[in-house]
Amino acid sequence: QRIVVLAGGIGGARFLRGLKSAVPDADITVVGNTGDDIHLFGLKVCPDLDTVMYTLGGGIHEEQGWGRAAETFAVKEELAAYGVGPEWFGLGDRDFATHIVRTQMTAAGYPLSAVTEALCARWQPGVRLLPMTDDRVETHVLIDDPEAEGGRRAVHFQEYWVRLRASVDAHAVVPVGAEAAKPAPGVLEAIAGADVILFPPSNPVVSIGTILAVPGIREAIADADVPVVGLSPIVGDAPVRGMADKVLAAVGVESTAAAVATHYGSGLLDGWLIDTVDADSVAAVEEAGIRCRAVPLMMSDEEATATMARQALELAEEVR
Ligand code: GDP
Ligand code: FO1
Ligand code: CA
Repeated sequence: QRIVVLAGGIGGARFLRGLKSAVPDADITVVGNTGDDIHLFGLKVCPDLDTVMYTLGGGIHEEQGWGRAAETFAVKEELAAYGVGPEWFGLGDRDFATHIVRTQMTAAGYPLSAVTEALCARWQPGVRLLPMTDDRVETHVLIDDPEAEGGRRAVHFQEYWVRLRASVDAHAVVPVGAEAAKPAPGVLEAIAGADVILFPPSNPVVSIGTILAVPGIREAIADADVPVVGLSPIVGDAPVRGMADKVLAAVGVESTAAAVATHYGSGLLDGWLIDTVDADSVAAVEEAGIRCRAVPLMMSDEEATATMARQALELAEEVR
């Protein structure tokens, strides 16, 4: 069974771990979000690709969900002693090595897809991990700034998320560079050859929305004659983790499991899983032409997550 999964960071990675344990023999291709990528200290950092790679490869900081286990921060402290920041982004010593290898290979002319493959040769994530694109895409967020011309200013997504903790309103979320980006080698081929396409409970705007913004990807999914099934990251009208509600508001979507489904639309989604606490919304989603089931959607451990993955695949068979 060939499965394609569009993934952000933590939500995508944890779901993938459950999917792998539910269907160990499946051939899984992950199309990863690179809109969160940031250049720091001359290094290219790819948080979402790394979160998937470390989580599936056994190197993740489990409680935090991002970064390396048993991490230390000597380099960051030394940089700070020189007055070199940003101090708000926690790059650890072990993690730094990944960014050094990535940056060195990039400078030598390798595209991000080849670099990611090389990094995965160490981590053996057990899936084919592809960046959505080899081109540079950077998600920026438009926020209020009384000092700025027009009263607004765009900040890098990481600055909005990590430094500002999404505590101010987002007026717009812009995947800068997406319109000119091409899907990375293998992405469209994987989608066209898939038996099923899954949207894990990743952020609908800054993770899956950014991947879909790369010209050709959304079209390929809509054209693929196979079931497309998603799982809601919104449970009980709030994100399970993080501040997805803030970026959903920026695109005019309510923070409900049903609103996210209709935001993707029946042109893209065939099936949608929502949590049992949102069972009242099944009818509304089905009225939008998307088959919907209410099941427990908390990824509390690998077994609960594997059950979610099995239910997504069962729903795919129902709509096939
Ligand atoms: P990020 O890039 O690290 O922000 O990760 P993703 O975009 O892949 O996933 C983030 C989303 O995962 C958030 O909007 C959360 O609400 C969602 N999420 C995290 N844990 C769970 C869970 O246990 N169940 C569900 N349904 N969603 C979750
Ligand atoms: N998230 C934080 O909240 N604070 C950090 O200092 C931080 C550092 C960091 C370093 C490497 C990496 O791969 C991820 C990191 N993250 C950090 C997580 C991440 O950037 C965001 O949570 C996601 O991109 C949000 O989608
Ligand atoms: Ca992310």
